[in-house]
Amino acid sequence: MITTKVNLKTKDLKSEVKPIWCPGCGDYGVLNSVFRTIIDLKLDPSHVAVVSGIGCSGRFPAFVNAYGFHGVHGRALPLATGVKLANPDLTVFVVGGDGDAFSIGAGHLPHAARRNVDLTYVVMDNSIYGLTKGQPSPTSPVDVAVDSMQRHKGRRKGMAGMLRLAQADKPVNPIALALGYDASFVARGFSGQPRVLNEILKTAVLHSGFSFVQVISPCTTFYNTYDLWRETAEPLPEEHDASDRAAAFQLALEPGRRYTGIFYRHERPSFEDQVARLVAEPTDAAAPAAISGLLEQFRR
Ligand SMILES: Cc1ncc(C[n+]2csc(CCOP(=O)(O)OP(=O)(O)O)c2C)c(N)n1
Ligand code: SF4
Repeated sequence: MITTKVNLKTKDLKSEVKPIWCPGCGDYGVLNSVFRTIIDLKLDPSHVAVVSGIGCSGRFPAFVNAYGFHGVHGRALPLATGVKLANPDLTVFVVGGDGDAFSIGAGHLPHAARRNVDLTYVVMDNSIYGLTKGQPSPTSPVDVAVDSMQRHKGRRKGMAGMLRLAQADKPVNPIALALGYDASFVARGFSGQPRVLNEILKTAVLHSGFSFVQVISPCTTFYNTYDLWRETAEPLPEEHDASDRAAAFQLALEPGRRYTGIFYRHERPSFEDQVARLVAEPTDAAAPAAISGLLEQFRR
């Protein structure tokens, strides 16, 4: 983590690209919390990278005055792993939606987590596909019924009713998934509680290893869950010991509770440290010359 002595202000971190999210979209709150985190930790923006997949949330890197990579749908984690391995000094935020994380990109989460790549993965979970106009996602509740074309009512007469979608699939539990994959930092925040979210993000960035942060970030256009979360979100019990993975599982699985805070935290060597150790160890003594040459390139 490379810091700066300069006292940054939010305006220093805003890029020239203005966010085009809908009014009230939870992603604005997440963007502000990321700005606040960079400011509070005095991160040097020239050593910060923001990597995303595709979705409304995927537009995030364009709005931050730091390095950014807007990748393809679901592939943010492998891209970010490459970024971090190539330049371990960078503080890397990975951002995206619940579709990006738990549908098309779901195969990457277990491996980034178990490898413990030092990334802060912020999943803006609105329980819907926002960019593609309101289809159910893996975190949509069983009985959700959304009008996937409601934004176009009037413009496309007759379409809205035709595309009213309902689903019967049981939603995934992101916190339990991350715990099951052995992520070394697992937390949940809500974009409507910026102070709590900011504290979570700061701790996540300071954590050396894979930090999974599910942020409830409501989609005001297709599935507005602000009221639900404002009424039901509650902090994790004070007595919760975040080093206790079994207790974290129990809290994640408790029916009807919507806890926010740090469920689990455990220090272990990061992927980059382990790769550096492998490269430094003289394992190439017996390797063919071609492999030694390759390893030499990576040492430069
Ligand atoms: C390979 C591929 N498949 C499908 C799509 C279409 N697509 C774009 S964004 C998206 C889902 C968006 O939902 P989410 O990831 O939850 O992000 P949000 O827009 O809600 O922030 C889909 C299915 C695509 N761009 N690329
Ligand atoms: S469609 Fe939903 S997720 Fe996308 S910008 Fe609008 S409110 Fe946000």
